[in-house]
Amino acid sequence: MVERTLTLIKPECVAEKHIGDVISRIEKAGFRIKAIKMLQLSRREAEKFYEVHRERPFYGELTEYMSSGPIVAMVLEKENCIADFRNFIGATNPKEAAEGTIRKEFGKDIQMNCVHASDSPENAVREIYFYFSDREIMD
Ligand code: FUP
Repeated sequence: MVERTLTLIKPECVAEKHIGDVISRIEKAGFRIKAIKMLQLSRREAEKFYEVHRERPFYGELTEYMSSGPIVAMVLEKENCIADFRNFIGATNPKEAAEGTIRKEFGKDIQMNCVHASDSPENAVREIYFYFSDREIMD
């Protein structure tokens, strides 16, 4: 089934000028970019986006980090997109990520791990519409 997922290129990856590297790898792996924008989250927006993690010990640090600089948000499309993209990016902790994955190559630690990716169809829909309206998403 053709699916869509939401990915974010995180602040450290943008700051270190890896936007092009990351997008190039994503496209070469067969994910089609259906929407794209650069933005900076406010702290409140980051808290809202990550509200499922509100009770986790790293919530404060994570939302501070995610609102610390510009990010790039994208909607990607492909067969089995959600699971395939999570496999493609590698494990949450870059130290545990497989060779050849973008988290392994560009991630620094479990928080500065290059990209965010939706983890279920329900979250993908919520996350896509957190960043994009219908008219910003290509058919
Ligand atoms: P993932 O879905 O792979 O991004 O990973 P998780 O849902 O486990 O983590 C959600 C976010 O919290 C990620 F951005 C990584 C971050 N995180 C931390 O900052 N510290 C931790 O100890 C665990 C996760």
